[in-house]
Amino acid sequence: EKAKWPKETVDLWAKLSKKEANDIEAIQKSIVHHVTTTLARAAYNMDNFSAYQAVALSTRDRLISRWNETQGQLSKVDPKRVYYLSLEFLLGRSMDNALLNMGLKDTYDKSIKKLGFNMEDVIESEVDAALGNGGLGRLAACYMDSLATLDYPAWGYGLRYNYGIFQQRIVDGYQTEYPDYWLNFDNPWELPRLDISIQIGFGGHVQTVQDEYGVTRHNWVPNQSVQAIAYDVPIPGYDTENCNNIRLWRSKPTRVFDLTSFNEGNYEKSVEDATNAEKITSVLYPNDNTMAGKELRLKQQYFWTAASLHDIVRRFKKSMREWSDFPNQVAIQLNDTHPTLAIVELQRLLVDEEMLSWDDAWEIVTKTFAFTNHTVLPEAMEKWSVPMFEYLLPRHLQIIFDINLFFLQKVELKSPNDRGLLNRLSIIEEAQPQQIRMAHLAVVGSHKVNGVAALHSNLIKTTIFKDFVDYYGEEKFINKTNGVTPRRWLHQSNPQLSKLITETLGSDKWLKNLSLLKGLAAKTGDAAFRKKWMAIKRANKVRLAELIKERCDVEVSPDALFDVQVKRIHEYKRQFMNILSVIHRYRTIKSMTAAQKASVQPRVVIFGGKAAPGYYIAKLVIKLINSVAAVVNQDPAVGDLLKVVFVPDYNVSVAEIICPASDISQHISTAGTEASGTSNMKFVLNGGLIIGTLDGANVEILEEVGEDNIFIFGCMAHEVEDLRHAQRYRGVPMDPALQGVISAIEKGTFEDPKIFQPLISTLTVGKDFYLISADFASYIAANQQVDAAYKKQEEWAKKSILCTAHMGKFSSDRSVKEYADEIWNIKPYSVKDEGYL
Ligand code: GPV
Repeated sequence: EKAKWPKETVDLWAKLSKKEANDIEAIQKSIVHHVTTTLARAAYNMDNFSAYQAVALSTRDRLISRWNETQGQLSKVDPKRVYYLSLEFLLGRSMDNALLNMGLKDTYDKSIKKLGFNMEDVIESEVDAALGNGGLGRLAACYMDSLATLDYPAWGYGLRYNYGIFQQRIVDGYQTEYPDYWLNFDNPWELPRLDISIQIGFGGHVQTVQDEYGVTRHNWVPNQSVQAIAYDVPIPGYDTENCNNIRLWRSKPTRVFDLTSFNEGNYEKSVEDATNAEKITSVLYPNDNTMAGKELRLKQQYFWTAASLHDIVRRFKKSMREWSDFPNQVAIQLNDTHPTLAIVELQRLLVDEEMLSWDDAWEIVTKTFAFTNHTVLPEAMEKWSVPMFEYLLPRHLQIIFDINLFFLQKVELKSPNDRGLLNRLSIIEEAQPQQIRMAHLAVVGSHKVNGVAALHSNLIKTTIFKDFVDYYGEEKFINKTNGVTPRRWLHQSNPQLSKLITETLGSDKWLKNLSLLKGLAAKTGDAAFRKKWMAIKRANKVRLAELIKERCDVEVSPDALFDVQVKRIHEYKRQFMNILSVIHRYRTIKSMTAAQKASVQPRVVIFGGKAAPGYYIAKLVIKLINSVAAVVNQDPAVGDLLKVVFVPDYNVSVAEIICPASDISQHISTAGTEASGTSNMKFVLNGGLIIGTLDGANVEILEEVGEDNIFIFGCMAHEVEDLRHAQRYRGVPMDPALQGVISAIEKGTFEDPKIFQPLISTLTVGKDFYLISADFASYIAANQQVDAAYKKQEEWAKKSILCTAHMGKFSSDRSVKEYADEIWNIKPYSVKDEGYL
């Protein structure tokens, strides 16, 4: 239509659609404009929250301009894009991050100060976007930040849940869950695209027909349908004009209600079905590293993958290219097996709707998808029962059976008559009822499979995917070690340290090239620098101590060693072992003379994290921590030598306070169980040392920082099976120190011991699956080394500096570039600053 406009109209648009000015006056005007119009308020009835809303709306205007410009240029240039499919995007707060990434933080800071508000209070008014459980969802958020920062053409696709991860409160020491209705107020960080609506079908049956060439065609006739509505979340890159997009889908009833009920004239049932449609994107499932197998979850997965693929295919079709060009334009990354149905849906679209041959379609599909595995825990492997699946997705089930048959036929050609092998490789598990193994489907439908740390990527090749490696060869199975964004996890959360680093290195280039941090290593000999470094750590500890006072009503000294374990509560992560060692420490202190106590290193042990609501043992661990805290914290014989706190409702915003404030943090999973871990990287990046097992990315952190700057203990991954065997069949006795701790609990040192019996039972000889007893002695010893090392403060300062200096590898920029070069085959495209119309 633009072509039809007279020149003066075109010029008028060009003049008026110039970007917003970013000087203080323009920003103040835009804030006040939003106060008086969008919010319909005035200066006299403003509080911090309305100031936040106005600043957010003003920030949003600038975000949307960049988003618009980026997306406009990208649709013209039409480069190959990557689509990152993730059921979780754990973004946290957006305002501070958006202002920093766009380079507007200082100007906004000054602008609102003069308008009578304080930036920190305004920032604190924002609620977290908590659309994720833990590491997997936060990794997706870090990757989106890096993709935008590196100018890659990338979109995220996910779900817009009405309820994020539950809020955790501690009542009588127990976790209780409250719904996180985060959309109570308008969410300024999304753009509703009510015009983008896609019909998604469920259920029904499959029609089989012969076409005019005598070819059998399958036609899925669903008997339910819902609408997917798009909500776009702009993701600005740091120090670039590029702004990427996360498209989140929301379910709505279709205007024509459920077809069956409608045809039966059953009005009440129609309304009920409409309500059920909205339920699909109602709630984030609160399970981390476990599979619940709920029908609604399968509906979420199909709703989301079908809407996303429809959108991707529609965008591709606009370019009028050949179908064979699809993998040259589109790369799709599967974040775990949750989006694996996208493989089946694309095959269905190509074969049933676009009429491609099965083989042509399958070649396109397998060149398009790649799959990231995040765990080897058996309880986390996604499986869907065939009957439930058939009821919801009958055509997709046929396609899965065909994919499986053609795959197994090829296996048979290569390894004839090996029925055991076919059974192990099959996408279908022959159980009662049959189960679909989503990880197998993801491997078969992808051209690359990656683990998330070197150890983990090797482990999957020898365990869960061993037979696939034998069949496909090694090249398909690769490693992409996780990373974290230094923008949020240092620059934003630790502004003082960021400033010191920039001053020391002479520029802020390190924020986009994290390897430059190695320049800090030369400063360890500079006593004045060490002093500044440690003063910043102390200031961050003071900030955390305030949070602890507020949330736990416990006073802790910022001069004590701050020892942190924050992450989802899980048996494999062994928070239980940590609190047992705290009890050991408590008993040791209690047995000391005053003279002995004088040489004890004071320690504050800080826990945080959510347990899945149905995970009984994990919830008991929280109760035990709180019971121990209650006794220890008020024991005058201990005083400041030991404090224990459980910080309730651990989330991204709390992590931003905690990560910069740790002296030591705990990453102590049973070797071989934690795929990578990412908080380990955040702590070390902020100059915190870690104590950990040889698991996940700890192994690579050790390689980078060197053994003098990390505390490693415990058994190795390859020893785990032998240790379990010895325990089970040779009855290796419990570690004596651990035995003492258990006796203390059983004697009632911390509340009624009956409460904790189920927890203690997990340590019974032969049943201690996570090897707490086997690792206990070396864990206690490692903690003693920590105490001794911390007492030498000057040496500790050097270690702390070296930790930060050696973290270059763990930037998510490095991870994302590896994915782009080795899996997606995409190139950066930098938005041209010419004013696109
Ligand atoms: I599977 N992860 C997670 O947070 N939730 C899950 O359901 C599954 C994996 C985590 C792993 O446990 C971490 O080790 C890893 O660092 C993270 O995913 C990102 O890869």
